[in-house]
Amino acid sequence: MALRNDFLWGGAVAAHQLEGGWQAGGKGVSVADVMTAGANGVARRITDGVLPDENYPNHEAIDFYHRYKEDVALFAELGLKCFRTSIAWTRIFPNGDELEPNEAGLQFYDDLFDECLKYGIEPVITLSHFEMPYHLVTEYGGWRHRQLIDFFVRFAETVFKRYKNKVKYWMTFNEINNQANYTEDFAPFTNSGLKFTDGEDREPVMYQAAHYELVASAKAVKIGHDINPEFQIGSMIAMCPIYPASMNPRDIMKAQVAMQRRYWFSDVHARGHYPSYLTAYFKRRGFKLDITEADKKDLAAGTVDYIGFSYYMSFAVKDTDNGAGFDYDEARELIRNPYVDASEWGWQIDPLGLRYVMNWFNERYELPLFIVENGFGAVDEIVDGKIHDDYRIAYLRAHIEQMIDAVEIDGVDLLGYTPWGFIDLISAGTGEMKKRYGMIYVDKDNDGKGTLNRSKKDSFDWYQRVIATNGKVL
Ligand code: P53
Repeated sequence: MALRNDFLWGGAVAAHQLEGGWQAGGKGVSVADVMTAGANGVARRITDGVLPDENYPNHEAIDFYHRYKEDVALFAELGLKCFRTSIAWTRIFPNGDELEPNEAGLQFYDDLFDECLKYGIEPVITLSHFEMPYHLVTEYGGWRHRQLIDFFVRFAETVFKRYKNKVKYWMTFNEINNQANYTEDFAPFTNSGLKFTDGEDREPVMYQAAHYELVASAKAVKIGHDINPEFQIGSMIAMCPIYPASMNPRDIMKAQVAMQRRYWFSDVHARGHYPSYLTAYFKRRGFKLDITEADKKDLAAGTVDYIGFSYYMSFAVKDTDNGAGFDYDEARELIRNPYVDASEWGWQIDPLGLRYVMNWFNERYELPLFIVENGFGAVDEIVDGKIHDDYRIAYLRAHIEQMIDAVEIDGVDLLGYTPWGFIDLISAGTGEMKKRYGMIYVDKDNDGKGTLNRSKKDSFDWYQRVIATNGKVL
């Protein structure tokens, strides 16, 4: 078996990380609009609304909102078969709780998708990618509130109907499982608009929010299939496999529990019900969650068509306690893996891990997979007017080799591959421009200075050939 003939070679971005135009066409304030610029090792701050004298890198981003025509022409030159982006929820429902959508926002995506389709580039759309309306945070406490299900479903239904003849591949919530790391502030806020009070027991709040999201996702899948039975609607999971530190059975058990805590989300998406290991955990911890019989029916009726996932790195864990539950604390218990290298940002580079996780998903769900993010964040330097990013090519090549092995040797059904940030954009984690993933360089620095001009890096020509040969020449 080789890659499919219609294999979806593409590139991935998210609206808030490239569009800019944060108030254009009636757009509302999103959670990304109240996050300041951080740096390597310096967390982004979440401010109370948009304040004067703060640097909010997503407000302008790379100004794709105004430059998309030139950019899409470059994507076509690269040879993309698909373009993964998100629809900024706040362009369609600026506050999130309106009854009627904002026409200017809808029109923008009509124009963008038409521009892509003109070149035969298929849009692949994420509904919620770290950019929910900020109003839903201040008025409802984010996804703590059950009403968010209705708001999300209204948004999903609106765009499903509007773009039903332009978009076939959808994903509901980007990296829904990042919030498994609920002890830090970033993921609960970007995933679910959660802010915590001092001393609050965060863990059950996270489970409650995730439950409402999973119900919203399932309802959207059901409605989407009613609107167009051809729709392929997937989950989107951040997959960082967690390896045991050794052959010590305690490490093995610890790693298994760690994987359960991080990946139960995809069990619900794919199987339509909670795994027993998680309901047993809720019971043991005494979590009283609002999970109704009607919710359970909705979950069962809206299972996903494929598993979309991001893959950047692997983790490793060592058992450090003697508890019978082997409960896992993501922020505290991960260890450095001496068998793999790491990027400047400490992300552990592990190409073989990609083949491993493709097998893991395939064994567990027997659904088609879609690698919707993969890539190498690095500092680029211009030498003689060009960026010679052989380090990025090496990363991508090594991962594509493993991806092809998983298809050819292990028989995994894979829909496509969309490397992350193939045009430089604002980093989600740090808000930097400096952490670049692109094959297309964007002239802008961490202080927001630069011409915003686009130019090709060496990786552009390389990826163009990879696509043209359907992965035969790497
Ligand atoms: P940045 C953490 C771990 C894995 C993926 O990330 C993550 C994150 C959050 O930072 O996010 C995904 O920009 C996400 C994208 C993001 C990309 O990976 O922090 O879906 O929005 O930009 C890379 O280097």
